[in-house]
Amino acid sequence: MYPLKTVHPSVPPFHPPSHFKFSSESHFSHEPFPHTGCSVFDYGDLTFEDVPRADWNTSWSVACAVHQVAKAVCRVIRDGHTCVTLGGDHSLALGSVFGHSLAQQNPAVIWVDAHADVNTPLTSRTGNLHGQPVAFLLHELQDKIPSLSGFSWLSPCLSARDIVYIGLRDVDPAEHFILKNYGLQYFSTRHIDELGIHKVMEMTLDYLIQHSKRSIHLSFDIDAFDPSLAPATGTPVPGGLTLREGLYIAEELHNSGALSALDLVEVNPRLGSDPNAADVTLDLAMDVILSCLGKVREGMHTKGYRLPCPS
Ligand code: B3U
Ligand code: MN
Ligand code: MN
Repeated sequence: MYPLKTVHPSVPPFHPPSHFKFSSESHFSHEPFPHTGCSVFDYGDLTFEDVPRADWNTSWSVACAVHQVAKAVCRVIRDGHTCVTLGGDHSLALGSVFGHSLAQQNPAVIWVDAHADVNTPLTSRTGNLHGQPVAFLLHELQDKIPSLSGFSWLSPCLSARDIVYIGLRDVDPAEHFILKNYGLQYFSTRHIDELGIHKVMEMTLDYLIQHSKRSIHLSFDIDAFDPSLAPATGTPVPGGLTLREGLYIAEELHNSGALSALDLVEVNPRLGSDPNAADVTLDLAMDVILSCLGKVREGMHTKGYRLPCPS
């Protein structure tokens, strides 16, 4: 069972569901997290400088925010806990993965996403940093990354062999070139159709962990799911993961005993065509988080559980 510590970067426009209590101060809860028995330590919100809307996606504003995420994630993991980072834009994984690598040597990354997020600033057709974090993190791509303002604190911390993608189905040509030519391991949704999610997870964990004791960073983009399940997200792509596939990934990572950090990103409650969109997407995100932390679909009972007897 993992003790859970949460970090809540207040990257707009994530809004927590009303039954969530986010405080601006750290507090420890002895109440076990529902279904998992985990204790929760809320490190409090990160505070970011107000950035004019026009600058939201500039490298400087993103760099400052994700630097804070990096320091917070590093602190939580150094304290010996599993760090949950909620977003928000997937560019935050620049900070969370880098922070993880400061706290623990050579983490392995599992990137569950419809997109490869491995554009460089020079190949990106949108200019969005959420389509680029993996390129910034990879040693092998450093000679393709121009120096951007605000990122001097960041240095590459992953090799191509340290990451596995699951769920890809919307990959730009330059990204496909990178996947193929730099030897990045990936399972597109077609691979999942062919192999089944059980085999995909077995191969992923064998490849990344083998016999070494290495920590895992799961960067889970909610758009990996089919848009019918996760409509409140910025770039939905048809033909995504089923609920059962998504939960299987999360449960297997819990079973691996190696999960040290989890990003749950690209949840945007302002998006989605009907009023239910935000609720179903948030519930799904919660389910993934809980499954990563030990919730199992077959149900569970406490150790001392006794059946009531008739008096
Ligand atoms: N590959 C495109 C689209 C995209 C990537 N990640 C998301 N969308 N969420 C890009 O913008 O680089
Ligand atoms: Mn992503
Ligand atoms: Mn995505």
